[in-house]
Amino acid sequence: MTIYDFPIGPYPARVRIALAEKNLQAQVSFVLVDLRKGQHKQTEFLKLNYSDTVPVLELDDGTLIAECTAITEYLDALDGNPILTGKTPREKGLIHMMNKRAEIELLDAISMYFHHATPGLGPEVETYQNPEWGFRQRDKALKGMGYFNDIFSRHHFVAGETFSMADITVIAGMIFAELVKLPVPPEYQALAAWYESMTQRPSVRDRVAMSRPR
Ligand code: GTS
Repeated sequence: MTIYDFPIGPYPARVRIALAEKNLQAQVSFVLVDLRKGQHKQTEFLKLNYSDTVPVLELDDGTLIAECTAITEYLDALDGNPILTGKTPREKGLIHMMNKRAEIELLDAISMYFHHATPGLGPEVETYQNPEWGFRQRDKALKGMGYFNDIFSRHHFVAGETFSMADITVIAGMIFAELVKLPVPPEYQALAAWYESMTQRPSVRDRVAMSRPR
């Protein structure tokens, strides 16, 4: 399998964490797509993913799977033991709901803030920016942090009793927040403590070490 990604990117982090959780790293080779050079917007890359985003998983038969959720589903199902995406219908339903919520309320909102209200990937790549929209998305992400803080003041995982894809998506949101220097508001101690505990997990620790200043 081949994964096209940008190693320090928060979305690629989702798949890298999933790979580590499933102990699949040795089965994958990575191809760098340099977002800062706009390589994801070039014709060659658009043949891999119409949506001009990384990561993209390419199977050995040439099948292309984009979107972190879809890639995680695929990787998780390979060994018939889907520990990240749910085994029962109830688990699957809850994990997918919370995974999507983590995207909408946190990760995607921070991404919009990054692209619209900060220099983002640089002037060559960010050809349209709407700062007002970006700042609204920043505020949405801060509100989302409050939502997850409330969850973590009562539960150890986002969905159910075990670590799942939904936790990985919140972690990616926190990685992105660090990248854009959007601190967790001090009153959200449960979220900060949860994230700290997640960074002790080997799959997360290795990925976070890539982007944290030493
Ligand atoms: N919905 C997609 C998914 O879940 O895979 C979003 C993927 C995404 O936004 N990836 C970022 C990207 O390609 C990578 S990174 O920001 O985490 O590094 N962004 C490029 C762009 O121009 O938006």
